[in-house]
Amino acid sequence: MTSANDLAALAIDIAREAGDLARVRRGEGVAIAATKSALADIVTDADREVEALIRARLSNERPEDGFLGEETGAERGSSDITWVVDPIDGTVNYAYGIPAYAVSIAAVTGEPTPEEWHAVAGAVYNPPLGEMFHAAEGEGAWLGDARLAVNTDPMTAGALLATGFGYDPATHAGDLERVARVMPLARDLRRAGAASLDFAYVAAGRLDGYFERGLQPWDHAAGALLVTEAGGRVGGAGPDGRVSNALSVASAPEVFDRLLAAALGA
Ligand code: LIP
Repeated sequence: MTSANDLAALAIDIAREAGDLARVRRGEGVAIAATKSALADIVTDADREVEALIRARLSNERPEDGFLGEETGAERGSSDITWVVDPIDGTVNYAYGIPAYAVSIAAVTGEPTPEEWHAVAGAVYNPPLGEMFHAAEGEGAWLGDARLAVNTDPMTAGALLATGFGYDPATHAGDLERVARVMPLARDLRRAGAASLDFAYVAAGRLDGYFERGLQPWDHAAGALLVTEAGGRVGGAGPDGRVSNALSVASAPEVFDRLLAAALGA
């Protein structure tokens, strides 16, 4: 049985190689390859090339494991491990040249769905800053060699929160209503454009909390583990209060219940 630390080490190594490729391609100029769920939901040639690199590395080093990637979909493995991958999270930032994007790689056990999986290792790598956030279950969350912890005093002046908006304009009114319900808890709001980095920043204490509707499994698989291993809480509108497409919430413990209730509209 491979240890969580070994899986995290592999995720780190592959995320770094993949992120370095993404950075090189960004410097060469980015081509939009297609749109997906909406006109604003773009995929670049680099997204596809980076996911192909990640998938090839995993297939070579962990051929028995399953795979779930944003660009190439799902493939069951014969082991109990599935790799959940967003090759370039923050694709629109990447296409515009905004240096806030990340390679997100997580290893989960059990059924490969957010409602049932158990995350055991993850890496979120931001190439422009060279910041490697990583975690192994029970081993804490880290930025490089520095141990991470969520903020312990997030509410004195109000919480510094982050959120995001979906690609479909028809969802924006509801998202703005959610922001209006949450703002009484906040000192201010950030919208960085890459969910995996929002989770990582909660784990690092750079944010007190994050909430968003519409996240895909690969957006939160690694980041949610970073937050829980840094002493934070994650949840949402899924079964048993789990993170889900309908709503994802991550925060310092002191903020969580109030943030979840406001975000849900409870
Ligand atoms: C993005 C998320 C972001 C969200 C965007 C999009 P992508 O993922 O990271 O938080 O607001 O709508 O889902 O599409 O760049 O992998």
